[in-house]
Amino acid sequence: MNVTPSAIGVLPIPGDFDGDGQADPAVYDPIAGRWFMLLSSQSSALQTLAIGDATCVPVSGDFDADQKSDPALYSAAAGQMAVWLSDSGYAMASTPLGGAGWLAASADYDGDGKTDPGVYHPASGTWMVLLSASAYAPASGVTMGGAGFVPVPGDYDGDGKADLMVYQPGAGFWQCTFSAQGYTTSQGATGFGGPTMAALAGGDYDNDGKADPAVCDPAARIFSVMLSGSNYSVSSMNW
Ligand SMILES: [Ca+2]
Ligand SMILES: [Ca+2]
Ligand SMILES: [Ca+2]
Ligand SMILES: [Ca+2]
Repeated sequence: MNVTPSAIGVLPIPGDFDGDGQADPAVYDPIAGRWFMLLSSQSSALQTLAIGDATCVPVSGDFDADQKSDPALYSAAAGQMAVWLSDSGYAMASTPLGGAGWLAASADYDGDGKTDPGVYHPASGTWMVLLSASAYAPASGVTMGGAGFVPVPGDYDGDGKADLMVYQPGAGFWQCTFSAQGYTTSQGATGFGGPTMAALAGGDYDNDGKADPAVCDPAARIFSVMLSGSNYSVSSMNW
């Protein structure tokens, strides 16, 4: 893919944008306000969407549950989440959400197959999600983590609903509040990852139906994952 690099670089975003079961490479260039994707079902032809601006970060998800990922952007500066829906000819739907200091944290929290717009506010440790199965009514109330934490939602207990997971790179600290336990208890672990390691949200690398905590350091070319199906033993890869 030839994408003109901008000053702060493009942001990779995973997804299956054509719904053929294969992941399609995609990146978002905030400076140019352009979304690029290579669709595997169309001989990896380059598709471009002129959307968003430099305040936006790309969000991954299938918001209309048609099995195709939908390009989506979150702007904390604007307090706005926008989605281009694949089953509506990529018509845009947008909603006010969060604001300055909030981080994008969309996932399927109610387990209806549709990604729910969500955000996390590190300073207060607050989660806020708009549940698709409840007409996008705002749900909040769980507080966890704090300054320096990033949201890493995913279905870590395998009940079909995303769990609230946060990661603090400094100490490699993880904390999760589980949907299967009604978000009443949380569990923590430390010493996985570190200051140079970014967390990757929600992937199930051993295919046991539970998301596996994973971190990556692109500069040092290290990827590590704690595999849920192997008692969370750490598996690493260098490239
Ligand atoms: Ca979709
Ligand atoms: Ca949902
Ligand atoms: Ca869950
Ligand atoms: Ca797993």
